[in-house]
Order: sequence, then structure tokens, then C-alpha cells
Amino acid sequence: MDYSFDNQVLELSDFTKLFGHTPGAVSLSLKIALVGYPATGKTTFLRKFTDQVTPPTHIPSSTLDLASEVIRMPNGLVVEVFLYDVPGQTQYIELPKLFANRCHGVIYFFAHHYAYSFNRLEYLLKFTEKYFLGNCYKLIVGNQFSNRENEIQPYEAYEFAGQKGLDYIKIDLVNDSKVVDQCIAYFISKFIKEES
Ligand SMILES: Nc1nc2c(ncn2[C@@H]2O[C@H](COP(=O)(O)OP(=O)(O)OP(=O)(O)O)[C@@H](O)[C@H]2O)c(=O)[nH]1
Ligand SMILES: [Mg+2]
Repeated sequence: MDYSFDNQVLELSDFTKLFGHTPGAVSLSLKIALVGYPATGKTTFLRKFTDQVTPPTHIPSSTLDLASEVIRMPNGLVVEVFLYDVPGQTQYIELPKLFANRCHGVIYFFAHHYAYSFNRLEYLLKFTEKYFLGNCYKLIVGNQFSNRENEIQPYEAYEFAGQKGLDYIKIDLVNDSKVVDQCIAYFISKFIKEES
């Protein structure tokens, strides 16, 4: 099993970023929160999405960070994506505030080389469930650091996600340049399918 996205997501991830002001062009706004234990790759994910940069060292995030991009999908739809980078250290303080407004998607991060970050997902899922307003799509993302040995194997994460009725994707933020766009396209595909 390769734990990658399906064809529809792969097609949708072939989107174009629109730079500059696009008044009136946006037909859908999506708010996606990045949550998970410290040092699992949330800020790296955000930086990859906005400026294709991989932070070289772990500087723990201390405040909620927000980035947005306007993208044109292959089908012409223009979507504004807001990514909220929730600091691992203060997530239980930040999340209730963040979820006071509707969030359309949550990415739950763990790192494959660090079992504790995976074991905490159960609690984090329960914690966030309490605050959702409306339907919120969820994705479990296992960040595989190519320079570290796995403590959690992909099949374990796949089984855990299955028990929760969720999808799991294995990513490598350093070596796979398309994976961030694919995660974003995953939420857009869910939203288009089930809410339109
Ligand atoms: N090798 C490798 N390193 C990665 C990957 N993703 C992130 N890193 C590194 O892991 C470290 C931590 O990543 P961050 O993105 O800062 O982690 P975070 O989840 O934002 O952590 P907090 O802000 O403390 O919650 C950084 O040094 C990144 O360069 C990956 O896919 N592969
Ligand atoms: Mg961070």
C-alpha cells in the first residue's frame, strides 16, 4: 500500500497560485487548521505552501500564525485558502479560540519517528471535536523524516485512522514538493463533493 491520494485529489492539486489582488474572483474560502504535537512539521507545511521554504531548524511556534493564498483550480474555481498554524506547545489554549468561528478542515500532524506524537492524536481528536461548528473535514498526516527511523509504521497509522473513520496520508515535506498542494486539494475535493 502506498498511502497516497486518489486520482481526483491528484488532478485537483494541479492548481495555480494567483498573486496580487483578485477582487470578486474568489468563490470559496476555506479555513484549515494545522494541529499536532511540537516538531511534527506544521510550520514547515505552512512555509512550503506560501513560499516553498523548508525551515532548517525547529523554532517552536509561540503564537497562532495565519497565511493565505488564492488559487485557481483546474476546473476554474477560485479558492482562498487560509492556513492556521497552531503552536504545539499552546494548542489546547489556542484551539478553542480558533474554533470559535467555523473551521472547514483540520490536519492532524504526527511524526513517524516519534511515537508519542502519534499516541497523542487520540486525545487531540477528542479535544477538537468539542469545538467544531458545522461540518469539519479531517485528515491525519504522518510526516516521515527520511533521516530518522520510524517508530510508527504507516500501516499502524492507516489502521488508527480507519478506526476513527478518517483518511491518513504519509508525507515527506523535504523530499516531496507536491504533497502540500495535494493536502490542500484533498479538502477542496471534500468540500466540493459534499457541500455543493
Ligand atoms: N527531514 C525532515 N525534516 C522535517 C520534515 N518536516 C519538518 N522537518 C523539520 O522538523 C523540524 C520541526 O518542524 P516545524 O515545522 O517547525 O514543527 P512544528 O510542528 O511547527 O512545531 P511547533 O511549532 O513546536 O508546534 C524543522 O527543523 C523542520 O525542518 C520532513 O518532512 N523531513
Ligand atoms: Mg511551528
